[in-house]
This record gives sequence, C-alpha cells and structure tokens, in this order.
Amino acid sequence: MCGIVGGVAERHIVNILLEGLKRLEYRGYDSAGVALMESDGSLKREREIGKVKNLAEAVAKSKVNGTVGIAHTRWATHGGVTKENAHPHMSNNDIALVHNGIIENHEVLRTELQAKGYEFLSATDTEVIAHLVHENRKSTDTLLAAVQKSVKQLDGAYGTVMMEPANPDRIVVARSGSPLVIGVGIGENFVASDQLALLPVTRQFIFLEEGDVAEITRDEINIFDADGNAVEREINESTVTHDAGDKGEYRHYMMKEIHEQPAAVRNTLLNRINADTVIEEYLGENAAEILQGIDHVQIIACGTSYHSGMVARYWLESLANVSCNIEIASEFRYRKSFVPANSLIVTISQSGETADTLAALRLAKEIGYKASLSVCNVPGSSLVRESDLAVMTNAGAEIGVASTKAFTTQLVALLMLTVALGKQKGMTAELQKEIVTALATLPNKLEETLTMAEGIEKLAEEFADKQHSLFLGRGEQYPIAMEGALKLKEISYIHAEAYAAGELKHGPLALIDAEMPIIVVAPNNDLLEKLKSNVEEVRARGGILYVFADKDARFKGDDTMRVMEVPHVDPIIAPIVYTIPLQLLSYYVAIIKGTDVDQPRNLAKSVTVE
Ligand code: F1P
Repeated sequence: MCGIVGGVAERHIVNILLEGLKRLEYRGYDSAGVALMESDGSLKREREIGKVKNLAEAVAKSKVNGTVGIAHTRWATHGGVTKENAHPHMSNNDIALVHNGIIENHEVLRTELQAKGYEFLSATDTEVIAHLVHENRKSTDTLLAAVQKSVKQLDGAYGTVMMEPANPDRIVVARSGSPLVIGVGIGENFVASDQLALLPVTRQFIFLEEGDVAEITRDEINIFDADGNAVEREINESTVTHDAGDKGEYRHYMMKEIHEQPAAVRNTLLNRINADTVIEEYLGENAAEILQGIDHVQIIACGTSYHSGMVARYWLESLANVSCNIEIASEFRYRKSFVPANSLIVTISQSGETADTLAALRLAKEIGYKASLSVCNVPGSSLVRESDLAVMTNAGAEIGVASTKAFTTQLVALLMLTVALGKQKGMTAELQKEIVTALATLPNKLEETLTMAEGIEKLAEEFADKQHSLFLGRGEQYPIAMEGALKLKEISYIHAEAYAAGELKHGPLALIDAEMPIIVVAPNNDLLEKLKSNVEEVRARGGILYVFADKDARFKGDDTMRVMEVPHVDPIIAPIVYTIPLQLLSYYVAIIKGTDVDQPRNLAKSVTVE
C-alpha cells in the first residue's frame, strides 16, 4: 500500500527519494509524487499516475531538486487514481504533506475547513490534514506545535510527513496506526514507512511508536509522545540480511523468492535446532517461562499468513497436544469471543503491519490473553514490538506481492513453536527428534522440489485458457490447497477455490466437467486412501485431474489424470514441500497470461488499512 520517503540533508536528495519509492514499489500503488524544497524555501512538486518510472521521467524533465523533501506512492482509497489525488498535498503553498492510512473523520473536518474558506483540490482524506495543520499553524509558533494540535483532532490511522517553506530546514512527522521509521545519518536524516526504502543511505533506525510526533533537521531528531513529552527512542542497527536488491537472473521477484526458499529456510532454522530438539531460547529470554503455563493457542492472521496458521493448528493439536483455534483477523477483531484460561495469542504476518492483525493483537491483550507471540518477517515492525515474544522468520525482504518464502518460513517457525510448546505438554524425545531431523533435511528437499519447475512450466499451458479451477487436499494439506488456490487467483486472475477433499460431494462435485481443472495435493500420509476415493469421484464425472503426489502414493497417470511426482519426505514437513509446486504452477500460468506477476492488479503487499 502507500509508501512514504522523506529527508533533510545538505546534498540534493531527489534521487534518494526516488530510489526509496522504487524500493517501496512492491507494496502496490497506483500513483507517485514528490515535493522538494531548496534552502531558500522555494517549493516544487511533481506527481504522476502509474509507475515511479513516470515520476522519475517528469522529475528529470522539470529538474525538480532540493535538500529537503517528501515523496509518496499512493494506493487509492478515497478518490480515484488521478494526478490531483496523488500526494504530496499542499495547503496554500505553505505546507506540503504525504500520508499513509485513512482519516475516518475526514468528512466532518472537510466541512469545517471549507466553512473557514479552504478550497479542496482533491477527493482525498489526506488533503484534510494539510488544511487542518495550516489552520492550526495560525495559532501556533511552530509546525511541530501545529501538528501536535492537529493530531488530536484526527480519527483513524496515519503516518504523515510534512514540511513548510517558512522553515525550510526541517520536516515534521507523526505516527498513529501506520508505521514510520526514522533513518539516522551523519549530517542528514531521513524518514520512511519501511526501512527498506532507506537502506542505501543508512542502517541506523528509530522506530516511532504510536502517538509519536517528531521534528527532524539535519542534525537533530526531537521526538514527543502523544502527551507532548520529549522522549528518547532507541537507535537500532538494521538486521535486514537480504537487501531487496535486484531480481538477479530472474524475470520476477516472485520467481527469485520461490528459489530463495531453501536458503531462507536454512536461515529460519539457524541456531534454533540441534540434533535432538528445538532450542527454546531463540524465542526470547523468558520464552520457556511464558510457554509453560499455556493450555490454549489462538492464532490470528490474514491471507497467506492465515493459511500457515491453519497448518499450525493441525500440528499444535496432533503433535503438541495443545488446543488451538484460528481466525481471520478482520473477523476476530469485530466479534465478542471467548477467551479460554491460559491462552496464548499468536499473530502471523509477513509484514508485521497488517492493520487487522495488529488491531486483533491489541484487542486480545485487552480481553485477557495471557501472553502474545508473533511470527513475523520484519524486525522492528509493530507486531514484533507489541508482542511478548517474536519468532522472526528471517526470510529476507519479500518483494513479490504474492507471498512465497514468507509462507514456507512461517511454517518452519510454527513447527519449531509446536516443538517448544509440545515439550511443555510432554512431547516425547523421539517425536522432538523426528521433527527436528525432518526440518534439518528440509532445505535440501526444497531444492530437489524446485527441479519440478520445467515439468510444471509445461503443465501450465493446459491452464492458461481456463476460467475456473478447484484445489483439493486433506488434513494439513487442505490449507496448502487453499494457499495454492490463493496464489493462482492473485497472480493469474483465474478463479480458484480450495476444498477439503471430503467436502466434494457436499456441493462442489456439481461443478466438475472437462473445463474445470482439479489440482490435488497427495503426499503419502494416513489420509491417502481417503483422498484416492475422492479423486475417483471426480474422475467418474469427467473431471481432469492434476495430482501432485509422492511416488509411493502409486497414482497412475492417463488422459484424465496428470501425475507430478514430488520428492518423498516425512509427512510432518510435507505441507511445506507441497507448497512449492503450487507456487510454480501459479507463476507459470501467470507468465502465459502475461499478468503483472510481482504487482498483481488491485493488490497491495502490506495491507495497512482495514
Ligand atoms: C497478509 C497478506 C499477504 C498477501 C498480500 C496481502 O499480509 O494477506 O498474505 O500475500 O501480500 O497481505 P501479512 O500480514 O502476512 O504481512
């Protein structure tokens, strides 16, 4: 979703801002803009719809530059995709600002400000902030004071950065519900909605907290909490190990990230397992103590992360003997739910900034969950900071909107968590050893599975003209079927639905004909014979099957059933391995269809509005 970059320097920074925006492109956006200020206070702005490339061309033409500036990629919420609605927004040439989030009381504020004579030039909620700050600036000595006054009048979520030509040596930022990070430099300072944007200029970051307002100059960063008290916030050295970098030998980030999975999983496992078990300390200093009293786990997540949580439910109940529920964050946060005694809330999120997941965590803390744990890929993100324990997936930056390596590393982290909790519930030493042994083999198994790519590329040709598809799995492979269907939807725009195979005859069987490809995930586990019966039900009705199966599962391919052999693995880690061919399938289908694989239409990487 929207991205922010800003900076105060001695050098001209337009290229730093544009590079920052490019690094945020992966989040999904539909227009981009930049405003720069020279030290004499002259203010210039460029905005373009479409890609950052268009903005860069406009900037090159108009030669806009300056030492202080703000930039933005917009993902439309209020107001269509137009140049007028793109940020930065200005109030009477006196204030320029960019904003992520949604101002919920924008209508009321707009009416009030219009009555005071402000003319609105866009349909955005953001422009309200610009005029509100402008109005409050009339009765305050500084922009900082005007922002502190204004944020008290705003409802909703914002990460906002602004500047005024009257004081061209500073920017003012405010955070509530939408992340902002300050990049600390030498004789220059920056701000962004995601540290990735600033990695070319610094690795020193201050993560602003909820309610913080800060004034930033070249040499000073003054931060104030929601009550207006000056506060010190720690400077963190960035631990982002893989820079987003370029696509290397790959055509798309998604394919690069699919192929990074063996290395990413190695990283997730690093120093966290030994030959016998999981080393609990990796979860945090007092992890063992917190997990000890836990009798129930409630998992909360959205999208792909929800699917990894669904697999974890099977693992936690069958392997760790801990009761577990899972719910989509946007549902959980708006219903009254029962909190069993000694419950742990587990949030799962690649970004750690998904608005619904974050709100659900905050609610869980309020309603009596004993402790919170987050499985997350972004260090310093809101979920990580607000949870008692965090298990980092360490997958490196994920740029493709459709999540791949974040998902498989989440599964690895969740399987390790299963062992850690299982130990508290009497999991046998043999089972602990079986799980860590299987995990240790996983990176090589994933490498082996990736060699299926060529065969799947051919298979994809049979899908490209289809309108619909059905994915089937049973047990912990059911969520993998769901994830496969989601991937196909997201990047190839083919309607895909997943069913627990046992549900087929309760409705979806009516859909089966030769135009409906049916994809089946079939490892050699104790549900195999049941699954085979479901496959026969489809075959008997003229359906065309594509079965991803263990060779010992003995499926016989023919005209109506294509069988793709997946490497043999311990059934415990099979959900992780079977994810790979489904990712590859959706990728190759999308290539044939010519879609924008890394930034599929209408989607955003980090869903920071509800
Ligand atoms: C959740 C999610 C992703 C999906 C897309 C939109 O994000 O649904 O799973 O791939 O990027 O957001 P997160 O909470 O895991 O960051």
